[in-house]
Amino acid sequence: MAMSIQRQHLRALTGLCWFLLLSSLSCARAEGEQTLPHRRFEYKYSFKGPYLVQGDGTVPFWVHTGNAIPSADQIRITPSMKSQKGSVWTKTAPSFENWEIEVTFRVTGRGRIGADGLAIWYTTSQGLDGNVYGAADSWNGVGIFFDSFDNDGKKNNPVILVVGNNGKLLYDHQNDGTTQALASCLRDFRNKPYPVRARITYYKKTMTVMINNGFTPDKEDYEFCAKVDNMILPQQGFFGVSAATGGLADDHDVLSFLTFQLTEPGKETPAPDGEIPKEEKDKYQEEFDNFQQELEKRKDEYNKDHPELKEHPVDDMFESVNDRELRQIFEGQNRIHLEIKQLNRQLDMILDEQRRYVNAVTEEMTKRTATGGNVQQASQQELETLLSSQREVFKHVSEMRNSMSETLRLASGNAGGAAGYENTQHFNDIKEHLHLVKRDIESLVQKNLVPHEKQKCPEIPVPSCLSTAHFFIFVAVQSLLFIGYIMYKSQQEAAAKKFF
Ligand SMILES: [Ca+2]
Ligand SMILES: [Ca+2]
Repeated sequence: MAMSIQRQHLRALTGLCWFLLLSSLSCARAEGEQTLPHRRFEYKYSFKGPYLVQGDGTVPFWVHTGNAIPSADQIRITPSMKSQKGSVWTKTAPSFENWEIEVTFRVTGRGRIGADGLAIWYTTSQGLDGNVYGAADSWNGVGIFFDSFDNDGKKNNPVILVVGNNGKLLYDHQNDGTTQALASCLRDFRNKPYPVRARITYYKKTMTVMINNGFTPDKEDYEFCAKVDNMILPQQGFFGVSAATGGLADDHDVLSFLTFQLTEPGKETPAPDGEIPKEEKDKYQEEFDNFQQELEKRKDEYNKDHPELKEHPVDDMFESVNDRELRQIFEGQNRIHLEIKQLNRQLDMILDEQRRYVNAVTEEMTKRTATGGNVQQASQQELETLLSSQREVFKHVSEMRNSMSETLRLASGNAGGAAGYENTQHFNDIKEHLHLVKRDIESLVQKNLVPHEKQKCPEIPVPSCLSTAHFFIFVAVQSLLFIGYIMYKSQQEAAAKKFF
């Protein structure tokens, strides 16, 4: 009874918490919608597949250095070979007051541990070469580092750090930059089933880093990582990505880098950049035409070389059993992951509630101990007496139940025969037993009541004084037995009448 009330109470509280949480979320969203900045895509500071690279191996509006290899759908900043470094930078430096970048990348390697890491930059000059994840040290601006390798051996890598620099600071490699980080979060970004996404927002002098861990195909599954308030960045800066490997090596691949200019609501949106110069436009158009022609040519060649494919073009459309199993396992894991996330949130709320209960009870207990140790002791003794008497009551009840079941067994065994006298005898026995039990209970109740008159039952959140409840149970059992007896008797009489 007490448990079910507590459970109901808890459920009601959890419901209330959810309601409050949801309403506060919707409030926050409504507030956010009102103040959402205007967002404009800036193609000159962005790249993205599938036609990322031009015929001459360059990326439009970007420069790449070191071991970086641009291809059609990604830029491999470093291949997974020892001591490699590479980077890619915007050709020009925009002067956006507020901006947001979304970088999609993969860090993959065969080892359990990888190195060294990847960095996303906003700096006053292109750090084309250097030893900070493949870019120049003493940068002026900010770097967001995805540090794979644990240089200081504190077992806190992979980690994501935001490190600001005014052009004078030398990066603290030995301590993994922890002495210089403005904010950080522990995230494993290596070897994820889907690309990892970083959304870095610099808005009203606040930098926020959100990470999509690459566990699900959901592109918007971002989680908060780090935030730096009152961050003053140079007015003009180059965007860039760099990476490096060491003794251990990972592939560092950037799939896309999208830049958006943000404008505060109410403020005039800046005029779009002028048209692309005619020369450049013609160059891209020519490039595109060549590409199309090349593609058509290759398609034809391929079809000529593989005439058998025309007859079986759908072979690839069916996945193999292994592929399907893998996909199903993966999807299942994803669902479990999401469920666990949700359960975790709920559990946290319940735990919090429970903690409050425990605190309240502990406080109450301390108060009691402080105010009357003797009274407490007396109550303890009282409680023990009560418990022992209740145990006795239980003993009697079980005895009664045994004798009852014995009787029932006998009664059912004799039901077929004409055993009128024996049945009467059994019922008399039951009656006698019941009288005995009743007497015992009454004496116990008396025993319990005497000290009660002197002192009230202690108000302790343990199942309290159960004797009255038990007494009612006995009364109910007795009544049931009598009803049973009467029914049985009337049946017997009805059976007897049949013979006349
Ligand atoms: Ca490191
Ligand atoms: Ca470390």
